[in-house]
Amino acid sequence: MKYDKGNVFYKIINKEISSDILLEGEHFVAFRDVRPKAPVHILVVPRGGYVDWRDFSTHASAEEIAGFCRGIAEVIDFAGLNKGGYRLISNSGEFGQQEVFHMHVHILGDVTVK
Ligand code: DGP
Repeated sequence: MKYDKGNVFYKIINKEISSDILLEGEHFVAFRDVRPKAPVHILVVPRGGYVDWRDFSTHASAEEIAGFCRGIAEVIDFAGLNKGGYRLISNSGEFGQQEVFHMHVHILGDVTVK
């Protein structure tokens, strides 16, 4: 599938629509999911246009991949999830029930868990 700039995460990254952005870096933007499935539910997206995890890990530069992965670690610390733990999920395609076709990782956690 070809990347389509009409997707909502492209618009969030480019500030065309508002969202609850928590943290940004050169290679990532992190904001709260509008339909949270856990007490803490944050989405982390790369700035570049990649459809899904495979597209990103195949075509992004080493700098983008490292910056994105380190960004996820920064968000985990920022949200206070390192102690209690968290889940990382990246849905892809029909089986993965992917809704937004800009690669993203869900961070799910609960800061009340010790
Ligand atoms: P999925 O593509 O299946 O990984 O799910 C996409 C997630 O994105 C879903 O949990 C809801 C969230 N989402 C969809 N539209 C928006 C939006 O406009 N703003 C925010 N913050 N989240 C959104």
